[in-house]
Amino acid sequence: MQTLNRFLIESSIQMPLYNIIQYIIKPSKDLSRKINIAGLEDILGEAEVTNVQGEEQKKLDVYANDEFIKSLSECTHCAAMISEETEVIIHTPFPDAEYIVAFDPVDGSSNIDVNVSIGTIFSVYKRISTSGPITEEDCLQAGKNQLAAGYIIYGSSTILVMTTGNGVHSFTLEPHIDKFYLSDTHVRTPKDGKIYSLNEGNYIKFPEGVKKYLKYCQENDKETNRPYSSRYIGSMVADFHRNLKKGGVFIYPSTEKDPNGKLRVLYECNPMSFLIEQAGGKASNGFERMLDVVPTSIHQRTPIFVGSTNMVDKACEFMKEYSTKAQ
Ligand code: AHM
Repeated sequence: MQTLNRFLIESSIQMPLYNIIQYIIKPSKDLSRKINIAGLEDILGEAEVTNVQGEEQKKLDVYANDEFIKSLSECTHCAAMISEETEVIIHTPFPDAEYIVAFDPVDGSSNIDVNVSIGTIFSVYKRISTSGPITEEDCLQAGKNQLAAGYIIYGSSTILVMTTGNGVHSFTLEPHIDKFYLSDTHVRTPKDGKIYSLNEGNYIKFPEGVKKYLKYCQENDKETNRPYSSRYIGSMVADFHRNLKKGGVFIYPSTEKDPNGKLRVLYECNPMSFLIEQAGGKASNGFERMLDVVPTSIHQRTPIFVGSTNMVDKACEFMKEYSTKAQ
């Protein structure tokens, strides 16, 4: 069995990226252990504070955020971080370092207390400026500039799924030895799928294009294997992971309540979009390639359609025919 370290060394990844990945992985192992015994520790439930998005933070959100910040603050290659749980850019003691890490320490917070899969999502960028403290401009880059991205899913196994632009590889945590081992290499997602994943409870507030696509998914058609199956866990990492392996489309569209969607560009949608493209799939905001979108603020939200190429294309066809960008 090949360890993550050996894999990274043999894939001749550059030293700074190698290092950054180590500092992301370290707290994820501790977090995995905590999640496994969550009911026995005081980490379930609300922290009784809200984050920058105005969302209630869970105790685990706060704990995980602190741990990732602590770890990456020791990484000499990391100049700054952007976290879902922190309003401002987080500067490390290494202002002249070249890299920025964006992360969502715990994605799927609503599932923490009910023993359903959750995850950590991360993304690595190189700064634009050459030295001095990282500015907003350094952080507001299109997703196509990402150097590495991935997620750790804390499910029945803890699995790291990662890309550095040379395919998607996954590593399973062997908890007794506390090491990640390569479990799947050059992961490809099917071009077609049979699963659509979105919160159908919001149907009435969806743009017309999504409503029409949903109806298309539910129609009877032998040739295209419809109707498709609806699967929605409510943790993006878990929904994405299943669809990556089986084929499918994950959609979080704009709604009347949230015209920009719910999910964030820098630490949710971009990393997943980089991964899906590397696995042979597609990601769009409904109108343009997700990885081309240049955010204008570090916590910017976006609608997202991500998964099997033919399903994303079909959903976007409906968007272009029936919805406007403003919807
Ligand atoms: P979170 O970062 O607060 O956990 O929110 C992100 C999560 C995603 O994992 C998931 O896809 C989505 O929110 C679910 O939202 P909803 O409950 O509106 O369907």
